[in-house]
Amino acid sequence: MAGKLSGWDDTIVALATAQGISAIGVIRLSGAKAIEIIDEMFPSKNLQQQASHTIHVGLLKDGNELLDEVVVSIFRSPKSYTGENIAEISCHGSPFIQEKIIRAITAKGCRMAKPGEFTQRAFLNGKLDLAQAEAVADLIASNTEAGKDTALKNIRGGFSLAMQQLREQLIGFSALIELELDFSQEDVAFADRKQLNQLIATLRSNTEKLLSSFALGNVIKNGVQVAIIGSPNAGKSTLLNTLLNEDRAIVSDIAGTTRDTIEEILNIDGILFRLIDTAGIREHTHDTIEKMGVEKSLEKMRMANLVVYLFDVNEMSVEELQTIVTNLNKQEISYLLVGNKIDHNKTDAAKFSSPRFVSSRTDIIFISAKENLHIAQLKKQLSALAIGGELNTEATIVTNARHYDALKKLAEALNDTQKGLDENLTGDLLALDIRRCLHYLGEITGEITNEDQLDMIFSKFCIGK
Ligand SMILES: Nc1nc2c(ncn2[C@@H]2O[C@H](COP(=O)(O)OP(=O)(O)OP(=O)(O)O)[C@@H](O)[C@H]2O)c(=O)[nH]1
Ligand SMILES: [Mg+2]
Repeated sequence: MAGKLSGWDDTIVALATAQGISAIGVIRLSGAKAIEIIDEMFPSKNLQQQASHTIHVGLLKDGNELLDEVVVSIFRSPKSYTGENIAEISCHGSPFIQEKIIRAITAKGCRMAKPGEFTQRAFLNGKLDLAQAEAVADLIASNTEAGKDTALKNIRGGFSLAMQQLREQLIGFSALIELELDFSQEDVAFADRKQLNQLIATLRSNTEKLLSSFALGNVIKNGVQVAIIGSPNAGKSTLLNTLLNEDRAIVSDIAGTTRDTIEEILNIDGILFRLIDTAGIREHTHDTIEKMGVEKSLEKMRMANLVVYLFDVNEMSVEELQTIVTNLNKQEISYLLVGNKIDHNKTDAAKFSSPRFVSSRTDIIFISAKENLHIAQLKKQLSALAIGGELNTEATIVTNARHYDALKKLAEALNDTQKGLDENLTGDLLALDIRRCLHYLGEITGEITNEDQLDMIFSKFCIGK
């Protein structure tokens, strides 16, 4: 869908850097008149006569009023981010100055840009496909190494390439069907059918791979919610503090210390974990506030991606732990069992390795939250559970819910195609299913879109991007 939509001939402006005081602020203009407008405000040089990709220092004026001393970069169409003329003014980072400059620019007929409008223009001008454009928003929002790597790979077209390959295979597939139609009267369809079956099997497995990468993509993009659950005094708040390396939560030997939930972010090997310390769960409390805290803990437990079930090895009996494990299993919660206070071990942690317990397929990590024992091992286990092995950002990973939905529909259409093949449907009916497949692929890369959908996608961007 390259090429301009009507009404895109106006020039837009926005502050590209964050609001607030900073060393420099960047104001960005894109559109046919971008360079002309700044030229009018830049008396020391004729910017319109300057080459593309050059920078110029000078005073910026609004009529006779001096606004700032600035650096202007110019990029001429089509070799720019948006594909249009772009001027970028680096001015002093005072919100007052920036506002004055933007006001002067809009007075010259430039319009304030909508969120994501620069990137939207880049898409409409064929500079990026839709999946690449969406990765720009992911990159801006990324706050971990893994998130950055995945987004950057997708901006450079990693995900788009995977889509393109699927598409080419599909087009090859539909060509084979046509071929089969041509030859059907001559009764040579069987050889082709085998090939078609193979091709669709490859397509299905590639689509499935991409679909299953979404769980990891989600972890990379949004992090993992980990609720620390357990009885009062198990050491949950101590564990939170130790993991964070700071005194975040109040710790005391009074059971029921934590009343409300506390959430903090921990980065382990490039993955964000949203740790939630909760109120210790006990059934027979008469304290109203504590009761409310316990309710909240249970809710957090149900909502979390992963539960760290923490218990005091000196207090917990094997039978009690068995019951807890049975309950956790019944609720289909992903959990990790962590035995705490091994430094204080008067009883024997070995009791938990009784054959009866081992047979319940549950490993326990034994730690001391207070003495920082085996915390590294716990972190390693958390990260392994979250990403299921080594994190490989070289692989194509689906991080976008919209892409995931389209891939799911693609998988359905592929299944229908397979069924059609199995039931010996005629080529023209198969061709319909293939067209559906191509449609969903096109939705991802933006070959098939409508304006509302585009507006919705780009409205999630920041202003100035
Ligand atoms: N010996 C020892 N004591 C610990 C350890 N971890 C926690 N404690 C102590 O256990 C008591 C309770 O710790 P907290 O971290 O407040 O326990 P909690 O699970 O958050 O308790 P609630 O908030 O009441 O549910 C405190 O006195 C801690 O110092 C440990 O590894 N070893
Ligand atoms: Mg606590």
